[in-house]
Amino acid sequence: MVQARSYQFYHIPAMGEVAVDPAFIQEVEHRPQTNITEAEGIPLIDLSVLNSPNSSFSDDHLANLVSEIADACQKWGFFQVINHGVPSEYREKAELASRKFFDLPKEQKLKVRRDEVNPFGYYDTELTKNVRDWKEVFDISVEDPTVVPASHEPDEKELRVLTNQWPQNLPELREAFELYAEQILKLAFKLLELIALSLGLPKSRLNGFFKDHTSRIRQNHYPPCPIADLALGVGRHKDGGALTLLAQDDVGGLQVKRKTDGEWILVKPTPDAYIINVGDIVQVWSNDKYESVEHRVMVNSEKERFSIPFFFNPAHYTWVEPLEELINERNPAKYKAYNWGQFFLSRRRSNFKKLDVENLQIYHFRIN
Ligand SMILES: O=C(O)CCC(=O)C(=O)O
Repeated sequence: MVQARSYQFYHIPAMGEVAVDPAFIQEVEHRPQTNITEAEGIPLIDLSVLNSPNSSFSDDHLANLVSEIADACQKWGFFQVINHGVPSEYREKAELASRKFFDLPKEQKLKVRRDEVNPFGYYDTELTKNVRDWKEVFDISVEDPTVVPASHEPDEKELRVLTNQWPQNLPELREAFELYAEQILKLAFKLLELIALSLGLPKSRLNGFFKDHTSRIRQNHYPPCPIADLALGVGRHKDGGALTLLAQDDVGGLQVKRKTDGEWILVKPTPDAYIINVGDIVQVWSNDKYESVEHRVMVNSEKERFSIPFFFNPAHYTWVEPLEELINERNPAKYKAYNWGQFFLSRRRSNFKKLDVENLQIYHFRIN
């Protein structure tokens, strides 16, 4: 049973005092609407064809699945998967351990706080596009230790080894997430292969980029928010990596910007499903065939919400550019190559503290 907590995001105001830190307040045009449409249109894709050992499924079934994936990636950039092969007990243990972590006293959570150098750990003052998010997070690297460039500077030659930080008094958190990571990673590779096939490429064409992958699992906790009409749990953003696999609870709050009309659509929770979205790297690899779509998280004035995204990211030394098989004279490369490790660090830096500049986006690498 989760107990009521004091969130320290706000305090009881004295007369005339502002109750909530204005850093949370979104510009008028980015505030969440309350009369939101639920996303009937987000495709729900059944992956059972991949998971039956003595498959009675034919090549036709696989071809149908690949074409569903292609359709979803092109029309939405988002879809949900069911019968995905991740055993529910691994997800449940991770979800429970995560709730226990966020339930710890603040001073214990702060012992594993991230800092400017190590982006893994607990953090409760994250920003998206320079506005503070109404959430607390705990980030872990799936490969531990993991190697990244020493800084986000383009001419950086040094490397840095990063390690996870685990709370000493909650050993089940580490155990649950290490086991969960193995399972979700298998699903990520299956999806990667389906995406390769859907682009007309050999199944394993993209796997090599993930040999020394820098994937990350995030735990999100969105406490109830007294200004749910003014703030967001996560401000609008696109994911910088290759794919995101999100486990959300039954509260709901994720909104996706529908490609056809730019409307914000609420993704209705489906029990035990994963919400998948293509990130910027797939957009660049596919030379804009599959676009990374903007999304954000609404908060709730009464209910807290938890979610666990898995960000599937390649090795830090990957140079991301349109795949040569997908470009030609009629469809020339739309992006110049950029280094994933530096892109990743630059984005994590802009989540850590307010910067005077816009955070790095793939359109900065667009060829006009
Ligand atoms: O909590 C969610 O539904 C989505 C979270 C998200 O977009 C993020 O953590 O980047």
